[in-house]
Amino acid sequence: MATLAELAVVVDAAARDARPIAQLTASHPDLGFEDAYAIQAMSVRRRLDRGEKRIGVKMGLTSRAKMIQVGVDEVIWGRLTDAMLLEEGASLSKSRYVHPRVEPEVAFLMKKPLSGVVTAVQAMDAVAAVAPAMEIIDSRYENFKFALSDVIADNSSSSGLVIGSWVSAETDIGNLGVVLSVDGTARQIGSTAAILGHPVRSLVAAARMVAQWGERLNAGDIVMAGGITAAHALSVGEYVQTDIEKLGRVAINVGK
Ligand code: OOG
Ligand code: MG
Repeated sequence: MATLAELAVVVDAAARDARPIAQLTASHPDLGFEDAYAIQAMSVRRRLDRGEKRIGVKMGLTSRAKMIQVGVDEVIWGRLTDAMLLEEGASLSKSRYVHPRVEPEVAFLMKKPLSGVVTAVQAMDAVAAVAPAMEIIDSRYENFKFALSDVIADNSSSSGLVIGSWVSAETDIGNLGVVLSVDGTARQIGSTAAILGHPVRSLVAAARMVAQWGERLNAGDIVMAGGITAAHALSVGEYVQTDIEKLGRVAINVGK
C-alpha cells in the first residue's frame, strides 16, 4: 500500500508529464473520498511549492450531462492555479495534456471571502462579477475512466480555464442559453440552469465544501461553476467557442 503522500506524487507527476496512469482505486480499492481529498491537497501543494499560485476553485459534476458522461454522480471540487489560466482567444498546446476535453461553464469572481453554510443571497453578495468561461479538463487516468475517489485525487481533472469578459454580478444568470461550437458548428447546447438548477447553487456548494477542508473562498478568487453540457474532446486545429446569452463569448484554438 502506497501512502497518501506517495499517491500525491503519482498524480502530480502524471499531470506534469502528461502521462496517463492507472486508476488509484485499481491498486487501492478502499480509497475513500476523504483520503482522495487529502491526496488532492498534497498534490496541489507540490504545484504551489514549484511556484504556482492558487487562483480559486472549480466545481465539478454539477450538471446531469456531466454526471452521465463520466458515470460519477457526486458534486466534487478542485483547486485552480495560475499555471492553468489560458488567455481568451489563445492557442492551447494539446501535447501538454493527456486527452483534453473542453466544456462550457460560468465563472464567478469573488469580492469578499465566503465559506461554510451560506444562502444564495449571501453567496451572490460576495460576487464581484460573472463571466462566460470554458474549462479544459484532462483526466490523468487511462481512457478518461475513473471512480469518485480517483477523480477527486486527480484534482477533479483540473487542467485549464479560459475566462471571457467579466460582466456585472447583477446579471440574472439563472437560465441563459449556452452554445459550444467547434469550427462554427454548434456541438453542445444547454442552459446555465443545468448547473444545479441555478449556478449560484454551485457557489453555495463551493463555500460549504471548501470549509469542510479548512479552506475558504477569498476576495479575488475565481470559482468555476461546473460544466453545463457534456465535454467535447479536443483535436488539433479546432477553433472552440462558447456563447452564453447576455454574458458573451469565449474562445480558444487547439494547437499541437
Ligand atoms: C471531472 C471533472 C468535472 C465539471 O465541470 O463537471 C468537471 C471530469 O469530467 O473529468 O470539471
Ligand atoms: Mg468543469
